[in-house]
Amino acid sequence: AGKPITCKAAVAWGPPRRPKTRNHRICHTDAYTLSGQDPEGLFPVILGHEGGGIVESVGEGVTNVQPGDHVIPLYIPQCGECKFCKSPKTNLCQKIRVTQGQGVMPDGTSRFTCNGKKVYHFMGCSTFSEYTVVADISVAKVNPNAELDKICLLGCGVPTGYGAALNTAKVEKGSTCAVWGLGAVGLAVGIGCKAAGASKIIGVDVNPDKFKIAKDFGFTDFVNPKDYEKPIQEVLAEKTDGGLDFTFECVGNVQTMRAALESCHKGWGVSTIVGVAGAGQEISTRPFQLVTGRVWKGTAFGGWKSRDSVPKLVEEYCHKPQIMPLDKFITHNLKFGQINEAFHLMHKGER
Ligand code: NAD
Ligand code: DAO
Ligand code: ZN
Ligand code: ZN
Repeated sequence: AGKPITCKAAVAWGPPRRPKTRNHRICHTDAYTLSGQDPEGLFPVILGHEGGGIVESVGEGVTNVQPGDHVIPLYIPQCGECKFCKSPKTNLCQKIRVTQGQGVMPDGTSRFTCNGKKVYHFMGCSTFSEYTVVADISVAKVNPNAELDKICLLGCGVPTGYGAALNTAKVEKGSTCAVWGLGAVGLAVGIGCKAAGASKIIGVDVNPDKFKIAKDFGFTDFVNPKDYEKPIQEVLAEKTDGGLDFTFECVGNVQTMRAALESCHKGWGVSTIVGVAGAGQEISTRPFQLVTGRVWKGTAFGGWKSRDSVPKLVEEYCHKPQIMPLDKFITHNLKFGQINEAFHLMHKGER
């Protein structure tokens, strides 16, 4: 502790350039920041917010982890003391929100340099590096017997979708559900709806290649909006006797957010926004949609209080892989130096 470590990291020097990255997964949010659209996007930066690692050393006063512990970095920390952490209604710990948004540690400093230049932290994680430095409240200590190259997936997309269904929407047994966007997040909503006992889980995607794989994640029916002339809301209302009990938007597109809300059943349908839209974009619908009983919600990291929940999700994967089938989400395993290739594969939709 306290001494600099020289290691390999993928430094993103600015939006037009691609970065070159132990167990990291790329989430589309990293691509979003790289595109320069993220309001918190500072450069140069070490991106990456989904990973797994082993504690090398700890700073003074750190008691929750020790060298050798297996950990998953958390972009939503859990201090346990702030008003948000004390409320059972939210997982949005605010203890280090300001400095995390500024790309620095809670003491206001960056712990990365490259060629003598200061390099910013990203989402309190910066996992595209062999070594990183994070706040003590930004790591979950997990079962050391769980494979880090699998459980790193529990750092973002999988808990987000799974929790969107279980924690945010609170999907009910026998209910009907529809999910827009069958990427990792949408597929994870599928496993959540299935775990909750939904009777019908409709996948909605403009890329029909996604339908085959989605069957393996609990989806029972599929709709490609491109196959219809009329709005998808009407198509789904006809297929479901007036609309869905629960819908989820996992694309990040304000038009599909509207379609998901309006595809809900009058009187009780709940629509949850999971996708992150571009900076400055706005959603709209007719207020009558809400007056007549549809509910619009949103979720960050599936509502999970991170340090309490991630270790439990790791145990769920270890002991009930039929419910938490992490292995099925893995399509490619690449080496650290192949991060650019990983971005290309992601953009090609090969997941
Ligand atoms: P992804 O790109 O892998 O998947 C998106 C899917 O949407 C693709 O299959 C694509 O074909 C489909 N799609 C695109 N346009 C569509 C349309 N008009 N109608 C229907 N389907 C369409 O993305 P992902 O990694 O699964 O992430 C999904 C979203 O969730 C992103 O916006 C991401 O930023 C967001 N996200 C949110 C949180 C959170 O905490 N709220 C966490 C992680 C990711
Ligand atoms: O507390 O205000 C806050 C911000 C918490 C971060 C929420 C991020 C949700 C979306 C993340 C996208 C994928 C990592
Ligand atoms: Zn992510
Ligand atoms: Zn807190």
